[in-house]
Amino acid sequence: MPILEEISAALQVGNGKKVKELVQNALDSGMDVNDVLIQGLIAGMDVIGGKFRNNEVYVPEVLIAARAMHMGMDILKPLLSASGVEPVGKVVMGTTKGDLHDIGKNLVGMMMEGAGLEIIDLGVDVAADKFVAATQEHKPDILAISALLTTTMPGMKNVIEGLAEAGIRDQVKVIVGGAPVTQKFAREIGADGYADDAASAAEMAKNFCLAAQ
Ligand code: B1M
Repeated sequence: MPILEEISAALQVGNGKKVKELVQNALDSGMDVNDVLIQGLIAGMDVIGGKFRNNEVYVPEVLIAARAMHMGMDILKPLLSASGVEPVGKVVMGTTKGDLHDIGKNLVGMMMEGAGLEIIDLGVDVAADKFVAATQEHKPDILAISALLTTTMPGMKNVIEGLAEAGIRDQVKVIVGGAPVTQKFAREIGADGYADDAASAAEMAKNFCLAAQ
């Protein structure tokens, strides 16, 4: 079996140790880090996502697959984040209130670091007032908000309204994303940008920062 398929298969059964070993082997053999991420780790997680939706696997299996995904991402992180230059801007990021999914958010953070941005990660299940307080405290160029559940998407609107109430809406660009989020939704809630994937989110954040300089 080709190594990227092996990574995907090991992730699907939650064998984190094997995932780590295979990811390292793939990199050592000269494979591109993005191929390992997209065709290995994300591909495996997509299969689990489909099975979860069809009730073929349940939360425990998804959790161990997610843990294996994190173990693989730990190896890729230094490569995705290595930029070694002065930060081009600052990003405060987090997942909306009630939402515990963090894999996509972490990927966005890694890609943004790789694009030369400084990241302040508030984690998961972040209430709107916490996003607002962190914006006041850290004065970021970008607020990056992730949501994976249709029920937690409205939390993004609450953050934008909270910024407006605090009188700081025009001081930060808000970028939103996550599987159920769409360009249309982003426009409706008054976000400055929507990105479909982590690489596009990083590019958009960097462009916003460069345009402001
Ligand atoms: Co959850 N879950 N989950 N889950 N889970 C989904 C999201 C779901 C679609 C599964 C399904 O039914 N097919 C479904 C949501 C349905 C809906 O709302 N429409 C769902 C559900 C229902 C639930 C629970 C309610 C299940 C339950 O308990 N009955 C529960 C809710 C918990 C909570 O948050 N309160 C739950 C729990 C969990 C686990 C804890 C078991 C685990 C999370 C572990 C973790 O994150 N540490 C989990 C997982 C892993 C998933 C799936 C299988 C995979 C998500 C993932 O990590 N994908 C997911 C199914 C799916 O998406 N296929 C599912 C890989 C990741 C790289 O992709 O996060 O989409 P993603 O990020 C992408 C883009 O979206 C984008 O970039 C990334 C790629 O480059 N992106 C951004 C993300 N954030 C961005 C921000 C940006 C820009 C782009 O700008 C700021």
